[in-house]
Amino acid sequence: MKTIFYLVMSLMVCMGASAAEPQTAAQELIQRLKAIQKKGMMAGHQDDPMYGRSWKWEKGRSDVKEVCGDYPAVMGFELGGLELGRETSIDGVPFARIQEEIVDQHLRGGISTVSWHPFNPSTGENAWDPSGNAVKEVLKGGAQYEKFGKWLDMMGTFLNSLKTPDGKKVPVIFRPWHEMSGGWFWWGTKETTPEQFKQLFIYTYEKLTQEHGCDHLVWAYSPNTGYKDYMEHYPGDEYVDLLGIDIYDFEHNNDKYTANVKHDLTELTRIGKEHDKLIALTETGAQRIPDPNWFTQVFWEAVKDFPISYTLWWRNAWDTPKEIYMSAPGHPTEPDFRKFAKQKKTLFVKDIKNIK
Ligand code: BMA
Repeated sequence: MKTIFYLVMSLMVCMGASAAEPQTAAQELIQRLKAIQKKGMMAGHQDDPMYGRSWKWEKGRSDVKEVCGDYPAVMGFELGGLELGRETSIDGVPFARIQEEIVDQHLRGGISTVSWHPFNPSTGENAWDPSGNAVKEVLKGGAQYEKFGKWLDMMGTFLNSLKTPDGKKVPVIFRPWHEMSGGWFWWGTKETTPEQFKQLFIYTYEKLTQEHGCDHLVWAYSPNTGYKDYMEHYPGDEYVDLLGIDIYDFEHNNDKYTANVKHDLTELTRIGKEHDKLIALTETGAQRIPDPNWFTQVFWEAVKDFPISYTLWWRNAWDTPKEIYMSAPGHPTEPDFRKFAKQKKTLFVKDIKNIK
């Protein structure tokens, strides 16, 4: 009897151990993100190696690195325009370069996240055209179903091309259909019901994972601050790995920004625990950063007690001067950002590269 008991026990232990072992590149990244989160918050920056406040396309450059000496732990890249077969993104970045930078970031020990602002499949306008019942039209039975299916195929092909020189898939945090709780995108609340949104998310998930075998994507769900109910558009635990939130300060109002961050991250912390998901500030920034001490005194004061995996600052846009969200050489926030980067719990590539 005793022997059987021990046999059963050791079988259970074995099964438990093998279930916890990551089987895919995505599971490996999730495990790594959890380990990193115990050390602190990763700093991220959109299009970091592509262009900055006063330069563009020069290989090896980075506003973050030029201010604090290291690359951001997370780099964000944008795939809008890929679905039309274009060679460059809606922000003018060649997709071939995006592929290269995602691989380089992985090889140096960093992590990448991918956003997608596809054109409106009903009207042909950009992602910010909420008309044409576009989500209804891309779902089964809709007028754009075939076309949109091909767009997802192109996404799948691109994502599967993210490989190291020795052929290993490079995992990325994939964050489609973000800010759905607002009315500005064609997948947003203006003409899309929460039910249709969930179908869109699940369709995207199934197409990429099942048809294209994309087992290297960590799936992020990220409403915008000001949502009615954070979970209103949540497609379900099996389709989501990370809960995010996008919060900006466009009005130069430190108090309002702080209140939003604290409110939303309090909810995310609770929901993240309940659903056993990572949480992150998936987009942020104070436009133009007029407060020279914003990074340590506003941002860090607001987020430091929350268990977030990372924060992604939006781009220092080469094409729209008001879009400065990250410190840069010559910007008044430089000394403060260096101070921010020196905190024990703010993580850059060198801080995470040995955490597996
Ligand atoms: C927005 C702005 C736009 C940009 C888009 C996609 O928030 O930065 O200028 O085209 O993101 O990156």
